[in-house]
Amino acid sequence: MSANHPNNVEKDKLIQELGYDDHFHEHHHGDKYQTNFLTTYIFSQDHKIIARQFLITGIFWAIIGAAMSIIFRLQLGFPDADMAWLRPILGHWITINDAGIGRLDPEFYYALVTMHGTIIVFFVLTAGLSGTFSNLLIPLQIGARDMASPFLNMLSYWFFFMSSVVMFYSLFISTGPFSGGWTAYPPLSALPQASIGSGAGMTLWTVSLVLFVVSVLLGGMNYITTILNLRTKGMSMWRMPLTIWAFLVTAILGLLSFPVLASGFFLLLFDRSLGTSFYLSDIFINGQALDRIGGSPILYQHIFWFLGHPEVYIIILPAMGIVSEVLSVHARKPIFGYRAMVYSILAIAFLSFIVWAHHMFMSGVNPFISNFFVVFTLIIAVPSAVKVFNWISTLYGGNIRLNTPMLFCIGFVSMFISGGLTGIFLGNSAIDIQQHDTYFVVAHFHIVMGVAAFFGMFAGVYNWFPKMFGRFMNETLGKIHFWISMIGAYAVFGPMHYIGMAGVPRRYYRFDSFDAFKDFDDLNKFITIAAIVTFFGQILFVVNFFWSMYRGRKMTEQNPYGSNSLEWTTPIDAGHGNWPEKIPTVQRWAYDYGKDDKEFIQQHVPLQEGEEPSSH
Ligand code: HEM
Ligand SMILES: [Cu+2]
Repeated sequence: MSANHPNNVEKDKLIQELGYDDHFHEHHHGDKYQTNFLTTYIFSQDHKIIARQFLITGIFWAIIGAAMSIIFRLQLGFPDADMAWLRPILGHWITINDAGIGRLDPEFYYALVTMHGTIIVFFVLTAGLSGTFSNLLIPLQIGARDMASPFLNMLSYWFFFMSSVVMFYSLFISTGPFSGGWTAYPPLSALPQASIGSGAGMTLWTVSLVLFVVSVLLGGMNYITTILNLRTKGMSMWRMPLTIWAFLVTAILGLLSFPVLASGFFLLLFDRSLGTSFYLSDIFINGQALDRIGGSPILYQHIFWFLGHPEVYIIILPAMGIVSEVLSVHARKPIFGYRAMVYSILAIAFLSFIVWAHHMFMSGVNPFISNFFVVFTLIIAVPSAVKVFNWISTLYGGNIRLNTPMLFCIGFVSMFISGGLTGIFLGNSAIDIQQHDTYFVVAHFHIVMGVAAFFGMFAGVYNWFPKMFGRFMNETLGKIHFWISMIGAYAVFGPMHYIGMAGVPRRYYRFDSFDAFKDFDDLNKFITIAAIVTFFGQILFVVNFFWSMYRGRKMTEQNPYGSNSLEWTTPIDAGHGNWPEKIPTVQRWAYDYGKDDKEFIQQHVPLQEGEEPSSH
């Protein structure tokens, strides 16, 4: 292209007018996007709209996933209760016996557990959390008009959407959804004849998750490229808010680990439909040896957990980023140990790739190999503890606003400490051999990843709701929601540690034929009731969310919290392109709170005469 090509002339003119090259000119594309309802709201390429799409789809799945857990908790707490009333929803999965009593089919119990895990882990805590906040905050906080590729970004949402449609469909087929657990270990997952759900349900499950991987990769490539290339002038890496660091590292984790999962799933599909034997060997059905030999189900476990462990950090890192940011804003203090926070994120990310076999201590791996995984697993506790220390130090002496986002941040820290501690127990193979596949593990990962990640997400939603919808959520309802969730979470998962240590295994349909577990009937009832109460607490959130979208208190100031980061420099109702005019240039880091007698100094405010750049 020659220098006086019309495009270049226009570009030069723009650079002159605006004093910068902003990579994305609304003047060029703006009207193309804003033409009609379909391109504005459905096939939108605006990252802010895509963020809302991820969030609302995530909320939909959270309701379904949580409702499933209530149904199987009912089974565990009240195995003799009449479930006939669920027939209108669950259809033939509720069997009515001669006495007219309805029972949840054991097959379907496993399907519910499987769907609950899959949906919450992938659709809610991965897509709903990372998809929402990476999309919302990356361009806004680094000062970019949109993602590097708004088109691929849109595709990322639609692949997620297709993936969720396929999964949803599997709920309605006559043989039901997959029922072999969210980890989908073979042979249940590899042999279509293994159980009812191993048939078409499992095929749909795999197809759904392969589509999901595509979505994660499209999203992740965009996040990484955008953060590395589209930062506004002055936004050096060391001036980025911790949210952005967390999203960046999360995306890298996803990019390195999700393809491994996808390839593992392809081998699984081959085993299922082409007669290969990657994961099958020595399988007998009705005394007949299967003719497929040579494979190993342990291979699947290695592949799965090579994603599976980084995946838990793909879920928790964005929540950590959100909490670091929100905690600092509402404590009106700089985040303590900014660089240490970044290095901890990096250390956790690196270590998360070399500990996967701590999920396999019981699968017959060589104990010497186990020792390696024990050591590295326990080393993760060090950067984790650094982060906890820094959050608490940030709170210490702060001018704390105890609003809903802050409450959820504090709740997050509490959950992360509780769940991290039980991780140290499980990380020791000698203890894990006792605890594996008991409710102790269930309690551990629900506290540290389920509840903690949800709390990070809630902190983010309450905090950035005005940025997304121009209105505030109701604080009173928010606080009630927080306290029900906080007390509820410990009431549900606290006792699970106890029954787990007593040896009660996970993934059982009922316990009353085991003398050893009879003593825990009352605890199981208690857990179920606590879960139901907590569930209704979440409904409060959903009501608050949708009500506030239309009726909440209107946002009138651009920067209602007195925040430093750039997202609060855009207009209240920012169009596609975010800043109607020039993107602000960044002069300082994101945490200048309580400096020089000022409550806060936004990132684009120039350094004063003689002012030292903040040390961090
Ligand atoms: C100090 C840090 C941690 C340590 C030492 C640790 C250790 C472990 C170990 C050894 C297991 C395997 C237990 C078994 O199946 O027998 C486990 C399970 C699990 N952990 Fe952690 N963990 C830690 C933190 C976390 C975090 C931060 C998350 C999530 C954000 C997490 C999520 C999970 C999940 C999802 C499982 C169970 C997966 C399943 O079998 O279904 N852990 N943890
Ligand atoms: Cu792990």
